[in-house]
Amino acid sequence: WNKIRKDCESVDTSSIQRSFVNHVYSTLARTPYNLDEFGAYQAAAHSVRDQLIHKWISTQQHFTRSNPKRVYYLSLEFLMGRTMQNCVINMDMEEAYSKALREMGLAFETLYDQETDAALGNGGLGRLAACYMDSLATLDYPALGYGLRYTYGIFEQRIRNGEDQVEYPDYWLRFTNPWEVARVDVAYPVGFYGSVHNDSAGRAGQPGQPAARWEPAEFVQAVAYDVPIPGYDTDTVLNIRLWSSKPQRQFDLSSFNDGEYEKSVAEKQRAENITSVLYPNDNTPAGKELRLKQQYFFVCATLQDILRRFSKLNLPWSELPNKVGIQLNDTHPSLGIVELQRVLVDEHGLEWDIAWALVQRVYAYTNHTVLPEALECWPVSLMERLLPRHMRIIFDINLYFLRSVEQRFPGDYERLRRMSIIEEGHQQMVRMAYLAVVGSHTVNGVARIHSDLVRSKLFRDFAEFYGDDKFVNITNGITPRRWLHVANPQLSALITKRLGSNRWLKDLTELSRLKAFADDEDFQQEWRQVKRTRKESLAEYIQKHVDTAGEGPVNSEALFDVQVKRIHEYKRQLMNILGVVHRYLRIKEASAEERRDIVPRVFIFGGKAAPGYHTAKLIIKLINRVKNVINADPDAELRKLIRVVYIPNYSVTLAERIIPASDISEHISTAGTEASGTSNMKFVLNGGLLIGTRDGANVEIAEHIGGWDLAFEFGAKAEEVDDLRNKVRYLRPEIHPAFRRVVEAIKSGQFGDSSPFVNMLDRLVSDGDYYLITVDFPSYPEAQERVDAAYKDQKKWTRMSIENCAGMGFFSADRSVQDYAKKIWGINPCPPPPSK
Ligand code: 26M
Repeated sequence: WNKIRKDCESVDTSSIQRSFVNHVYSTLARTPYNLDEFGAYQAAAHSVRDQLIHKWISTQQHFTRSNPKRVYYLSLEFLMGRTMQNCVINMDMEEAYSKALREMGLAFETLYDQETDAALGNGGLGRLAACYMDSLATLDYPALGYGLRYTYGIFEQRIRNGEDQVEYPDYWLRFTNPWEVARVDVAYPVGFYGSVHNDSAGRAGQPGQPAARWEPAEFVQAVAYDVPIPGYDTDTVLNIRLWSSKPQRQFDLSSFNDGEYEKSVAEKQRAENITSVLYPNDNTPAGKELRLKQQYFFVCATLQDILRRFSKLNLPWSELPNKVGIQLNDTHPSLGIVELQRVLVDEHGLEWDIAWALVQRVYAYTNHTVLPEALECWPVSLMERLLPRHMRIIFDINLYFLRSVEQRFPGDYERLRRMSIIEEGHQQMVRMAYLAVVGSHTVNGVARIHSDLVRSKLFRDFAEFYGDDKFVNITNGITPRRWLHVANPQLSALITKRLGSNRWLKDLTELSRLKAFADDEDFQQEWRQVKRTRKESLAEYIQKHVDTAGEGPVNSEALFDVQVKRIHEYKRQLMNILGVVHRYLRIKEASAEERRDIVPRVFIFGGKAAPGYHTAKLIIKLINRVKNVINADPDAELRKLIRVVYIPNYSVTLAERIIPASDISEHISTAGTEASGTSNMKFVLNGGLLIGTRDGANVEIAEHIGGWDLAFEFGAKAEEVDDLRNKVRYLRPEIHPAFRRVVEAIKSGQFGDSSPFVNMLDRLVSDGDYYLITVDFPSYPEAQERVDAAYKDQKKWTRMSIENCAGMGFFSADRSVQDYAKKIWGINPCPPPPSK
């Protein structure tokens, strides 16, 4: 067996060719004569998959034998993007595959474009989970990701009539998915609804021992699909286990005869419904029963799987926290806290307090937002119906928790009301964030400023109660493999050449050695050349794939100014487009003489709005209206100076194209609202500069690159925001004339019928400017002028660009997961034994 297996693992040219040809014939049932590009991709993908699976089996066997404490990363979202290139690069097989296929007359690299993104996430939170899996694998941590295998990922966005977002289903599994392994042998039942009975020992209701039995009324099956994740430059291959819902019993044949056929088909549909669609909300909970079902389905299956693995060790329950750490990616999987308590108490007979102490030592919770409207709350009535036993357990957790608070702060009922997991009111609600805090040993924010707000504002009472140590910061990071090496091979090669090795791909702090070359004339020229190449390639993409209404190609000599991210009021794309209008009006009135001094700009927007988020959709409409008018301005000289592009259907794969092409990117949220942001890191890593507020990770990026002299800062500080909001609301300060002029221009109909926008704009200049656009507006165009001035001095700009990139070592996801491992999980790397 071993000898034959070794044979199968070999990646010399002829083995790769044999494996490729074999997959063309026996997996695809095709021949060289009817093999199109997609078929070639599929065969190549299956061949790469074989390699992945060998290493994956070895890793899992090694973990089982070594038996270390493992960490389980629970996330309702994994925004993976494409897989094939990332796999061959991480396994160091890109050249081998390229050579092998080249000899057969095929260009391996051109096959990458055939792959559909796995887009099982909304934005930052889902992409973060994907980056962390890459880093966990690269650093050989014994980790396992758990998620849901949605049949439909994030919707496909198209722009209708050149202005409005419309959503299309993303049926990504259309042609089967070579990057997963169906595990039909790994399946667990998941129950819903039903009733709760006191257990036979009659313990229910007694203080401290409220055991009971839940009899669900409805069952479905969770079936496992495994997605292997190779580390870079290591044999470790980790696993993401995604659950798919299936009906519990296959069709009961006898029922066909009693007219029950339709009923049983309906039942199958109902079961499969649970994992059918990713909810497209970002930073705003959906509040739908099916979403809550997804969440419970997810944690119920995941915990059965984790506890089955633990039970094989034959250890006492007291050992659970020494073998199992569970990280909650936001509150979405926080029912896992309740489910573990239920299983320990009801199914394994542990005493309440003993079980609860274990639960708290197992879980840790990452908070990703302080926006009040984004915090998940579920109606008690819904939870009671869907999960009656869990609802009772939550009430009990809350009771014991509030009793302990009352002991510390006797008679402080206002505090109890504030801290209660149950929000009282017209309709009782479960505050999932409080549940997550109370059920975890550690809570972390995702950038320093955000973690400070989490501790001092969002969970202030909890920090006072538990002590500050429960609340820590782990600044987000990104994987340099995908976001530099894969996305920008030209810059990666240049850096490797200058540094003399590619060690920086595993230790990103190595980039700091680039600082020494920031003024080097030759290096600067090569650096600029890379950026130029990437801008030209994006210009080409826009020409080919974006509806430019015959406007001709974008000028790749112009400054590329990019804002790509989910559309949200707090991210202030509205302020950006109003700034564009301001610039347009200024250019329009400028003399020929003045125009010679203006730096040509291309404003590039991209991003999806949640389908039910009216204002976000209106912002997309306004951006496109402004775009259509500016790009069609009769003045040809003006059109050389300003151009607007909306790239539809922003995705991981598009990000890999857009980010390396940016000169400046916009991270302009109202201070205190963007928890971290991660695209800011991606842009800077690729030699783009930032314009931004002192928010999220911007603050730390500025520190690490050498201060705000190297980035363009503007706007109110987080500490000022509360006061400013009150000012705007009650005192109505003078609106800056430039801002008024922009609003008037839009209302005048210069960008088409203004009626859809009037409300949104009037709110800004009356008392509804919650995100302080009118307050920050004057300093925003002023910061843009500083950008122009810096760009005019190409030598200075290039130096800044190199210094920015050189300071990014800290923002590797490798550093982030090491922080988690040390500060939160208490786990160590478990590297594979050297292969003989
Ligand atoms: C909730 C309920 C129902 C459906 C969807 C949701 C939901 C989905 C995603 C709510 C929030 C979601 O994501 C929030 C998010 O992406 N937060 C971002 O997290 C990034 C990684 O930490 C940060 O960089 C961003 O600043 C933060 O906005």
